[in-house]
Amino acid sequence: MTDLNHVVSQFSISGTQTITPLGNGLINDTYIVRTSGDTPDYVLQRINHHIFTDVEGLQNNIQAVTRHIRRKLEQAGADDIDRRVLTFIPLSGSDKTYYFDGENYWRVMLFIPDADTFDVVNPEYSRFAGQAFGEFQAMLVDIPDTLVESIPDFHNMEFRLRQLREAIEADAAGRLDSVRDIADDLLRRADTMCRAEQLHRQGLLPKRVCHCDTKVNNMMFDRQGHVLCVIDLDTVMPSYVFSDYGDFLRTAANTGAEDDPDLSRVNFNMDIFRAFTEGYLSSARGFLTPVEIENLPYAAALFPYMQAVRFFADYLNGDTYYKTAYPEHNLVRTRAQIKLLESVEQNMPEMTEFIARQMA
Ligand code: GN1
Ligand code: MG
Repeated sequence: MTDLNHVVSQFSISGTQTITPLGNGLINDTYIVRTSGDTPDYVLQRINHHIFTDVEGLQNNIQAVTRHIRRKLEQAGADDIDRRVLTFIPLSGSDKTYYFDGENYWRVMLFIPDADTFDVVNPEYSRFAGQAFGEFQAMLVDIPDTLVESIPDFHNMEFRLRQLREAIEADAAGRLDSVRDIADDLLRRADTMCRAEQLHRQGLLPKRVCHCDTKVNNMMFDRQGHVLCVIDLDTVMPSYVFSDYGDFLRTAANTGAEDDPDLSRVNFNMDIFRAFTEGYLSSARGFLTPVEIENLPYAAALFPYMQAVRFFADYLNGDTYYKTAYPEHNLVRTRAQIKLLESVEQNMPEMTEFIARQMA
């Protein structure tokens, strides 16, 4: 067991009283550090360095992004800036923002008070969220730093399919026989779903700095329901705008849970889609290209698909990547994502029409 107090004491903060778990991320371990008196509280995180192997590069990305956003907010005369962008705490006597204890990597950031995250949002909150992710991307359009891919090929569909094919080939956990129909179902769509990489190779689709993990619960709302800031910045990296647009809808517009065992609950909620898209376009239309806009419905399908491919490959590999709560968890997740994908596919024409009307 790591002594968390010892870890926290490496950072330049004082008055630590309690350290307790926070949130429900699938990758890192997160804690809240309560302090005494009027010292601010903090968030302590153990970075999963098996997944984020380049911790130095990742922290540099995050520092560059938060610095740039902070500068933009200052220029715009925004108030309450410490609640609108994450602030990372350096180690005592150093400007490094992570600590390696010989085994694990840790970082500490300011806790944002009077704010909440949600796993479920209504259309009104989705509109705010769309606008906020659009603004996030818009603020980063002119970031001077070159970011690394903190996970190489993270949202590269061709790469994810290669991983799936390898998992099928290896069948490491001996699970393939009973789920061959799922493998076929996923591979049948492979070519259509690689459109982003195809467009990129043709020079028709740019990479921009994106968040790449816009799950609905990666956004902090104030008590009035307005978006304060975007959190969980590990995956901030160059990608297609589809990443942020698509992954939000994958989580927020799902009427069921990401791992819902009851597929009848899983459907694509068009009210959330419309509200989020309106909000997103209101802040992103200034920089988006026609090809990016045209392909937003594709992005809505791409992310449940990519997530199904990733969950399924992990299932075949014997659950080596995602935290699981029970043996078939990754399979249940896969089925739920495929059901969501089917529901998105049914709504494609209506989505295309809605976006065209927004842009008219
Ligand atoms: C992971 O850490 P968390 O739970 O926000 C994953 C995302 C997946 C998501 C599925 C680095 O995100 O890509 O979409 O689980 N992050 C990483 O719930 O793989
Ligand atoms: Mg998260």
